[in-house]
Amino acid sequence: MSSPSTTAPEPLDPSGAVDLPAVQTGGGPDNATAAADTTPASATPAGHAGTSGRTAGELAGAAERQAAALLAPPAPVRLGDVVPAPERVTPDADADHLLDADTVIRVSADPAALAVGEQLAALLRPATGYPLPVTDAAAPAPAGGIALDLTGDADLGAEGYRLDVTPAGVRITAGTAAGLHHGVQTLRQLLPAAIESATPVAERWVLPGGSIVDRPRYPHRGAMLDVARHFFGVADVLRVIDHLARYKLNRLHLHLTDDQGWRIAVDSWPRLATVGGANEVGGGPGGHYTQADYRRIVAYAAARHITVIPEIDLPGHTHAALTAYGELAPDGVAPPPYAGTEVGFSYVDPASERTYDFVTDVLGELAALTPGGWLHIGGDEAFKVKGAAYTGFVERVQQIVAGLGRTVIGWHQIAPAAHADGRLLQWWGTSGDDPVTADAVRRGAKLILSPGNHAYLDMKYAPDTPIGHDWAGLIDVRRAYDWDPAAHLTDVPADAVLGVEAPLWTESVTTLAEIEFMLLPRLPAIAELGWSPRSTHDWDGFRERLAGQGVRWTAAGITFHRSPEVPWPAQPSIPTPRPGTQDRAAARSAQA
Ligand code: TNX
Repeated sequence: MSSPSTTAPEPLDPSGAVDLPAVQTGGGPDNATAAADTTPASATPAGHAGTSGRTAGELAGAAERQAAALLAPPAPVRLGDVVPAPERVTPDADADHLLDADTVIRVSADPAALAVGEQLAALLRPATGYPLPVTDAAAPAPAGGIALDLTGDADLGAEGYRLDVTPAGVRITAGTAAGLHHGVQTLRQLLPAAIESATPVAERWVLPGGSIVDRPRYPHRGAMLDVARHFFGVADVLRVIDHLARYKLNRLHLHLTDDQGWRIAVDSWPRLATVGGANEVGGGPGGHYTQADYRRIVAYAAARHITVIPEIDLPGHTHAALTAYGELAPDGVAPPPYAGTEVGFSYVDPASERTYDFVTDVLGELAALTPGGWLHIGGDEAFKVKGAAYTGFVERVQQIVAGLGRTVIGWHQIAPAAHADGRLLQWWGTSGDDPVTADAVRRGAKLILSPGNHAYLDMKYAPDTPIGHDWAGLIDVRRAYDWDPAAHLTDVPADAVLGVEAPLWTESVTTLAEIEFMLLPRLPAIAELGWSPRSTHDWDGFRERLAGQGVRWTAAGITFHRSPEVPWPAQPSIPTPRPGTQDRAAARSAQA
């Protein structure tokens, strides 16, 4: 398949940085001392310079540089230019802060906070070339640098943070490490876009002054990747996790099984992966995750405060399992692999006890591999299992999940089944009106909203989009953005909605570049619906802020769709790195 038209990363041309001072060469995190010598200005305040044992001459020099910084041009990014839009933004034009080669990251003495500090340093080192040492302290003060202060304070909630930028330093305050992590994503977006470069760039690393107080509207903000229709390796999944983290999403739903492939190794039923995994749409070789691979994905996500929700789709969408174990097939005979894209023809037999042995073993192993609290049991499009046979099956599987100490999630088709404690339904309809789902909510279910006509990122943007579906309509960026989760479904109260999720089905998506093309720029739209208070909702403001993200994606070598609805700058104003970006590097180092 030909690749969609994208911002194909161009080779880095150092001479191409026409509107920038000379690009530093030979720098990078390991060569930071050399880079430090070329740093234009220091924002280290004189009071702290004294404590570091500087001479009077050095102090005078520092003061001079500080004065120069104050006269310097303002930060290129405005404090509110963040996606998702923060809850409260209070700019202070006189309070910009300049990072420099002496900047230190000081972090509360807590392992999770330290990990956030290390991630911040890893994000900033490649482009700045600064050493950015990370140190811990009981009460971290910015002192000319960046402080990540984990207060344990409940005010900002489970994921909120406060960011203060002053000439003297930058402070992120949060009650939890997740809050610090989200604050770091904001800080990253406030720096010049060249911060995304994988190699050092000569730039004034200035942050706009002022304060942000921010916390999410919804606790559940996710994306789904279908690794069953086409298989994507661990490195691709880690890179998708990076994209989720950037936009403060906190759930990755992995659609691990479907008719075309079974993607997770199950020790008690080994042929599921080795036989059931060796296929995909179009008949390619497919693949599967070993349990070690899967743990690596879970750990990488957890380090970015993202919970993995694994899905085993039942009782339909099970053809791949049947190819591996004929005993599960209703006629007892293993069928050949299926490489097409039809749905609704396969099922495991709800009347057979062997089916429940299979479900118990698979979900048991998956629960043991998955520290997060949720197991997704699918439940969609089981056209051949109807009525009481279907609801009886779902009720039994819900009990199996409860027995594993986990909360069950299913596509909204499971609504007619009896309520199980805490169960979540994932709505993917297109009408906004579903009395059966509304009734399940009255019986206690909560909802995750993935309306097919707004949040399905496998839908085409426009008639000429080279990949994707259109059964739920075309979804341009505005359509992905312009809906309100709280008011979307008739007869469902706002407090029944736990959040939003953007699914990417991959019948026609075959490469990482194609995943990125479909996710960006729509994923940030869904992320903003999940995070930002409704009072910030504004299409014109959103598309302006998205345009700024495009410059960052270009700098990072990330593919995206240049939607005509977004006022992308005509030319990237920064050098474009080679493919193989810092996110990839991060993915590799996480695997090492
Ligand atoms: C419906 S949405 C499906 C998937 C397909 C998708 C394609 C849902 C729960 N089921 O099996 O991949 O449409 O858009």
